[in-house]
Amino acid sequence: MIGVILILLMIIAAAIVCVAVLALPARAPESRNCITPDNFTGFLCDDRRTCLLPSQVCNSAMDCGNGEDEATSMCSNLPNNLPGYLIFRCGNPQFWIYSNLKCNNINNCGDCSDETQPLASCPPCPDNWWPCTPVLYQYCNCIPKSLCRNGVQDCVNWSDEYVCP
Ligand SMILES: [Ca+2]
Ligand SMILES: [Ca+2]
Repeated sequence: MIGVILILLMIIAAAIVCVAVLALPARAPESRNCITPDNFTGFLCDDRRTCLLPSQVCNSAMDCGNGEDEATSMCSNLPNNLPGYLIFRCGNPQFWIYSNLKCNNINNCGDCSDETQPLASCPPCPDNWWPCTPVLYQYCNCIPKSLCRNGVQDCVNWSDEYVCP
């Protein structure tokens, strides 16, 4: 008889613990810092699993389940209320970009400060890019190899037409 009562008490205790755990509100993670599948430092959603690219934060699209990536407290007065690791300040401090656009071989700052020293120390051009000083404002140190041998000058020194394999 005592055994049955003990088992019942244990079941009741377990039920109370379950209810208590389930009733806890989903709390925001203490740190929003996370690593995205592409190895960028990103923004952690309340589910503590989804890691957004910096450029998905305050982009007017709800990418976290509860829209916490678009919170007014963070998205007003951009970029000042964003966590610092989500942004990169360009050479001209009036301009900023999302940190995942740094070292992507595209001139997002407009002055290439996101692709060149001293503000950005980026790895050399990837395999499918050709290193040269581009004619096009869109690029900085490399051009896509698809622009090689296309009959158009894309590098200042014409290496895209005469050297690029
Ligand atoms: Ca978003
Ligand atoms: Ca860039």
